[in-house]
Amino acid sequence: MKRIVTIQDISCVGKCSLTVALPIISAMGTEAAVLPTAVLSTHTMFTGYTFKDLTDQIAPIAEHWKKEKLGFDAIYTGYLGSFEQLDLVSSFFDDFKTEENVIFVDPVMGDNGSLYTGFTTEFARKMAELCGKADIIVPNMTEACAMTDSEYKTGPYTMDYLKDMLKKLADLGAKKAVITGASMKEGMTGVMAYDPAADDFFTYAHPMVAASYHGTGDIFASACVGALMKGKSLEQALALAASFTSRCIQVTYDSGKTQWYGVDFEAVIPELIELVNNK
Ligand code: PXL
Repeated sequence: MKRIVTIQDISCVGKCSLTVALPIISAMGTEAAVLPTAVLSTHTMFTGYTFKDLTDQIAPIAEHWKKEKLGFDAIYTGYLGSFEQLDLVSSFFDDFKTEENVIFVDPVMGDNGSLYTGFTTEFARKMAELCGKADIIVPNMTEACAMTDSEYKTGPYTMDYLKDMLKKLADLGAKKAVITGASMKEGMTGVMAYDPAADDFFTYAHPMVAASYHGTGDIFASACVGALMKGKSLEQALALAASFTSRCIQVTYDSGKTQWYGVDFEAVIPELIELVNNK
């Protein structure tokens, strides 16, 4: 069985970061090891949340894993909260990268044109350096703009604009660059990817649901890395993750609940298992 280590916070309530990565990766049939970077009572879109930083645990945990000769088929990073964490994660990559494994960076920093509480453009520049060490990066348009010093625009985007942005992202050094929430046409959204070595683009579009929920980027990233571990190509994994995420949004929207903080991805896990096991 393959093993992913995912490095991000645990928000106790909020359906994001580790509380979605663990169930999704496990349901897809891959072991999910975790390196929690902080414990929050909720994610940061709530007010009054508690925050216990775990930065001082990263190096000793990594040291123990090295002594135990533990390895990972994928290293998947999400929300990271400080410059020091970015440095420690960069060293973690140096220590645990192999010829075969995949470094998958979701540079979680913002959405809808704004950075989340606590993030700055300076932080985005440093996150861009971490992206340079990755095999695959999956920013949304807000994060892509922040890391490439580009002005944020709302979609739909022209194909030329998306290709240009993907080339800028690939210039950061990642082997493959992806943009999520890449709307190419009114009422549609999707993902677009670029492989600079082959100079090849890939797009997957699907209808946009008229609702926005928190944590959907983490659901997308977890499903994508989970699918890669089950032998899917990047294109297949992106399409699977995008359709799973959009089903999660649709199911939550259809339930009529005004639960803004996260989607009911749990209800769609049986479909995810079917999707990933379809040859
Ligand atoms: O879903 C991304 C995310 C992860 N972790 C924390 C967050 C957010 C987004 O706001 O606040 C703590």
